[in-house]
Amino acid sequence: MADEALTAGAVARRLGVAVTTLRTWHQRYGLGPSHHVPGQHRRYTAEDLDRLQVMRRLTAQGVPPSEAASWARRLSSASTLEPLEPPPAPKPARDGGGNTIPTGRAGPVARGVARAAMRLDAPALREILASTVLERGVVAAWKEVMMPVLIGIGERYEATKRFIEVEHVISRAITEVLSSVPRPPSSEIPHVLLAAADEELHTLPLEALAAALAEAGVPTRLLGARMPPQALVDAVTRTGPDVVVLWSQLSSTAHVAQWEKLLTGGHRPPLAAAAGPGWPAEGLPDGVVRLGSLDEGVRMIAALFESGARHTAAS
Ligand code: B12
Repeated sequence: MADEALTAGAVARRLGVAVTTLRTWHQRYGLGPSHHVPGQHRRYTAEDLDRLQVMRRLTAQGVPPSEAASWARRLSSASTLEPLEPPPAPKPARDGGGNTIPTGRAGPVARGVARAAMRLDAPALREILASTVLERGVVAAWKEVMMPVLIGIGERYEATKRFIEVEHVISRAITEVLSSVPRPPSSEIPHVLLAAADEELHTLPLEALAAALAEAGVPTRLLGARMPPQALVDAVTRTGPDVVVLWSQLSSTAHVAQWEKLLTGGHRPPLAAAAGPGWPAEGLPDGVVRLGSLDEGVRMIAALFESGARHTAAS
């Protein structure tokens, strides 16, 4: 191991934490480098790295550093974590100002995600979010973890006009995790088309809907951000979907004319759904239904495709 022993910088990069964090963990909690050659800086061994990986994982999940460190010291490798009892529940995070994302009543995983996001710790974010989706499923992972953190970062941004970099890192991690949820076989043609309104950049709720429907066995075609109205009509005409969901987060992108153009284009989908807080309470064209939540969207759309009902809906 001596030759492979790592410098603090190399360990920091592997873990996705700052070198100063490593120093703190060394000074406060004794999780330092143990390999020493006289006259040289100390180096981290593989065992040191294992301990630090446990430390990083637990702190990212919201466990206070002192408790995480005592777990890390007890464990010689992260893989031995599984058979042991889970670490103690963390204390609630501060909701006030400073460098925290408020997550309200959301649980420790949301707080861990918020902390990792604040640290711009993309690998930890992906790891925690992916395991949450695996354990709880897409709808619960979205509602219990992703949504509270996104709403919290929105509040923090509104109050400070800062932390756009945090918003981008968390958005990217959510996109990556949701898009890695296995899709139905590619032989199944999607009859659900999901798009964001013209000039609308917010797409994460649609990505959650696509992933949740995939879990329910329903394939989708996700067109993504800022769909020009004519391009949307062209896509609908060419693919003839049974369901079109148009997301608007901002009232500035919620032009009702997009719906009128779509509904009078070449193909009128049996289910046309307006989703997102941007759409006005009144004044959507007749026949356009509203989706208020991810659960509702999944229930309504999945029901259409149960036991061949789609063809009835389409006729
Ligand atoms: C991530 C994010 C971004 C990312 C989006 C990345 C992506 N790929 O989607 C980026 C960086 C691109 C972005 C850009 C901007 N953003 Co932004 N963004 C957000 C953030 C943090 C999360 C957005 C999100 O996914 N919301 C979805 C969920 C988490 O929140 P929600 O909509 O409130 O959820 C409710 C419903 O929608 C429903 N619901 C939730 N999920 C689902 C799912 C389905 C399927 C359904 C049907 C319903 C549903 O349930 C909730 C309760 O009712 C929000 C904060 C927030 N509170 O939303 C700001 C926020 C929406 N952004 C905001 C702003 C101002 C902008 C910018 C204008 C900033 C700028 N100056 O450039 C641009 C807009 C550009 C554009 N033209 O679209 C403001 C909007 C304020 C307003 N109401 O006008 C917000 C609220 C932040 C804030 N507090 O200031 N943003």
